[in-house]
This record gives sequence, structure tokens and C-alpha cells, in this order.
Amino acid sequence: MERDILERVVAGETRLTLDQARALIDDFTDLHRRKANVVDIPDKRLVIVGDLHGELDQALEVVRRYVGKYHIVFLGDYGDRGPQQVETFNLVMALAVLYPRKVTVLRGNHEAEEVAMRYGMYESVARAYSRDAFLHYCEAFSVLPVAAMNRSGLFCCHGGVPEGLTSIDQLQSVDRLTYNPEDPLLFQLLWNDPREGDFYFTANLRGGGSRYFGRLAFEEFRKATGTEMMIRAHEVYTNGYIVLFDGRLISVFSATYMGRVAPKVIVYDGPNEVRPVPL
Ligand SMILES: [Mn+2]
Repeated sequence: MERDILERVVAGETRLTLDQARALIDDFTDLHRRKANVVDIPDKRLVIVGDLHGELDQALEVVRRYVGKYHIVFLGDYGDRGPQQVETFNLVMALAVLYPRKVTVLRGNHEAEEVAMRYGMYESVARAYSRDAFLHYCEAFSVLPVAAMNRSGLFCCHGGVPEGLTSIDQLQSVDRLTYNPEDPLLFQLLWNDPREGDFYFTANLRGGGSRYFGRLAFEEFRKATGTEMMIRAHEVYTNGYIVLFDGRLISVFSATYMGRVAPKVIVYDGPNEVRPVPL
């Protein structure tokens, strides 16, 4: 699709028509369908963005500050809940199409048909375009990679450690191209939450087969995958982030939630230079 339209979307200057949105989704899905489940990201100059939940202003601030200077990793949850859900995901897609080597877009638990149907994205698409257009968005959700890793052992995903994972290869071989991730590894990677404590896994209050992973599961995962540090999203913290497991896991949230959160992104310049930055 035309570069000047994409540039205007990324600058927050225009809203796409239905035909333009379809063209963008087609370009975006073509670009992502054949990617690995776990994609490579650079070792330095990364900015990692947590849940946006339809807050276009937050996405625009990421663009203003970091495009061209950093490789941007989005950890998922683009729609649902917030005020400008379609616009936020359109912007993220446009960024990825414009800068395919400088933007990584991962799947969150809200990038699933059944979830997006219930929590706002469906209504947002129906209002902006049409009810049928929702399936096009689900198509875009279905091609998203589920994790990213660099050579310094940084592992990024939306949720966290899934029970039963023994290697990165195992994760690479799962078929991710589905509207609703049901494979337990895939599902838990998008849904699980970390909790301090010397245990492996316990039942998560979110239900639906999601788990809490403790220090023992995290340490086992680190050994099995060569992970030094994990950066994930998925949970709301008043300060926009929290550090767990002796500094080896950071959880980040990049939406304001109507003033309840001081949103953050994580700037990563190598294993010893990782810092939360207000967004
Ligand atoms: Mn989430």
C-alpha cells in the first residue's frame, strides 16, 4: 500500500478507509505469515512496549520518540478496553510495514478472536468499518509471532513461561496460525503470569488453563532456552513496571488506564543497561 498513506497513519494524521485498512492488513499478513514463532531481535538499542489497549496517544508517543533511533518491540494487547482500538492496531501494523527490519510485533492474549469479540475490538472495528472487517483483523492477529529473542539471551513475550516447555525448538514447531491459540504452550506463553516464590506452577486466577510460574519454573526455563532475562507485559502495575526474580524478569505496561497507571517502556542497550522509561 502507498507509503505516504502509511506515513500519515504513523504520524496520527489520518484514519484509514475500509479499503485502505484491508490493503494494510494484507501487506501486514504477507510480511508476517512465514516468520518464525520466535523471531530474532537485535542485541542493542531496543525499546520494548507493553500493553497499549487502544491508547493511540501512547502509541504516537512511541513513534515520536523512538522510530529511526531504536528497534521497537511491541509485546501485544493493541486493542480492547481503550478509546481508539482500531486506530492503535492500524498504527502498529503501518509501522511494521514501513520499517520491517526495525519493528517487531508480537501477539498478546487479546490478539485472539474470542477475546477481541468480548472486550471491545469487535465493536471498535464494527463502528469504524463493518462487522465483516473484524475477520480481517483476526487474520492479522493469527500471523503474529509469539516471542522474540536476541543473542544476549533476552527473551520477550506477552505472558511468560509455559508449563512443559523444554526448548526453543519445541516452541518453534507449534502451529501458531490460528484465530484462537489453543495449543497449551502457545496459550500459556500469552497468558501466564510470574509470581515470586520457590515453586514451579500453580493455577492462575485468570482461569482457562493459565498458570502462575514461580522461580523454579523460571530458572528451569532459563537453563533450557539460554535466557538471561525476560521482558513481558500482560499485568497492570501502578508504576508501569515491576522487577522480579533478582532482576531477571521485568513486566512492563505502556497504557495509562485512564490515569491509573504511570506507563513505561523498557529501553534495552545490552544486558547491563536495561531501564524503565516513562512514556
Ligand atoms: Mn494481556
